Amino acid sequence: MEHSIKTVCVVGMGYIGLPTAATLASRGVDVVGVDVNPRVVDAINAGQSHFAEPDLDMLLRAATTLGKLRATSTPEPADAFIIAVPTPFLADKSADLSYIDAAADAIAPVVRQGSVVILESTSPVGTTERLARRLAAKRPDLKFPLTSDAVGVDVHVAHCPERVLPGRMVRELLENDRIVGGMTELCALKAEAVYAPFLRGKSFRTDAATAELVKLVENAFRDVNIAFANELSLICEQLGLNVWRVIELANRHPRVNILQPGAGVGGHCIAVDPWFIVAASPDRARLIRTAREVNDSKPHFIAAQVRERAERFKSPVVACLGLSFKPDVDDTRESPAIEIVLDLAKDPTQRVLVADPNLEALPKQLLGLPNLEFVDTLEAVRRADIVAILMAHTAFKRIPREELMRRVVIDATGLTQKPEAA
Ligand code: SAJ
Repeated sequence: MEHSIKTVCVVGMGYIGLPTAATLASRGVDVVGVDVNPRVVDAINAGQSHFAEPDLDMLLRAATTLGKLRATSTPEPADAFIIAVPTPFLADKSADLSYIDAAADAIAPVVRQGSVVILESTSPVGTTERLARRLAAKRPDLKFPLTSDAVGVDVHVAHCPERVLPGRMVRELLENDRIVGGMTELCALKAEAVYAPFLRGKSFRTDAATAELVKLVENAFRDVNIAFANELSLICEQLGLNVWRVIELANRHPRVNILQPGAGVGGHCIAVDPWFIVAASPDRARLIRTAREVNDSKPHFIAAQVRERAERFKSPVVACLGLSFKPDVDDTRESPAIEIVLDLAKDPTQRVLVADPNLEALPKQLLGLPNLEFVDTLEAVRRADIVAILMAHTAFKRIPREELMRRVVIDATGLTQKPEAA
């Protein structure tokens, strides 16, 4: 394998770009991290991450102290460019590619003969080709790979989707296998070399469109499996059965592996990416669409459960525990827990106490609601008539059992209902 990559410019210093930049830098590559947000640039140059991720601060401090990672607001010439910008969805659930377009426009002036351009952002099928075409339009002096049989290209373009799990990113970046999808076979080979300094997992070369769909399929698979679990939770509720026990026992079968039901599916990936498949093939992606709908409806089911139990009280106080999109993180993007709180708080007479030990204050989605109060976990429980456990944060396991037993508990997470917790 080739080790010709000495300098890398990473565009987008977010959840993926920053750990990737720091990891490359820790292996001796000269890395320039680019971000449009000056506060992010300043934080990185001071050796600080702007979000919480285990081990990232240490890696980042080492990289900046060694002078191998530097952040700035505009791309600089490099052997390789990694684009790791967001791809949210628009109101019609199609992908918003404007951040990728902006990144392409930003790097176009500084790509040079021999550069490798890698799109890491999760993208609908065809986006890498679109990127190559956009670059080609800006740089008529260079030859870009616009078809799979292109030869003699000056700039190699590939899609290498990230697949690391928030909370375990630093380790998974090294250990996970990677899919490297080139616009041409040579592009895949060149892109593979960019990851060689740190990758301990295997890498698999393919074409860019296949890599794009593989990434979407991975998250859609998880979404469908969680939707199955969430659907089971509704069925079990109707039948008066403990869904966690049902799943635990079903999973004792050697070929069954059902995931866990919860408050719904949040975050910026699994709740978003399956829609890109639905948008590409609306008539055929029926199961994938339904899974999204099942998971999206779960927060409202939980809110309705709370409301139903609240009817028995004169002026009930509801405590909502956990606001982030998954356990033990401080990220509240697309969080189903926030949706539940908003659903409950839209009734101005309903008092809602919210608590999340991973957050220091109310997230911005919940600001300005007069009937909402951000309090400490135990205080929330003690002041509440109804306790809704929305995220399985480890800290919630320490809530004294007797405090919960005195209240109506709606546990979306199984924290108090899993057989081992009984
Ligand atoms: N969830 C459940 N039940 C489960 C597992 C998860 O309800 O059994 C919920 C979580 O609470 C959360 C949501 O699903 O709200 C998503 O959480 P997650 O931990 O499953 O996934 P993410 O979004 O943090 O990361 C996913 C990962 N994809 C897969 O596991 C296939 C990660 O590897 C990807 O890199 C990431 O998406 C991404 O960036 O695409």
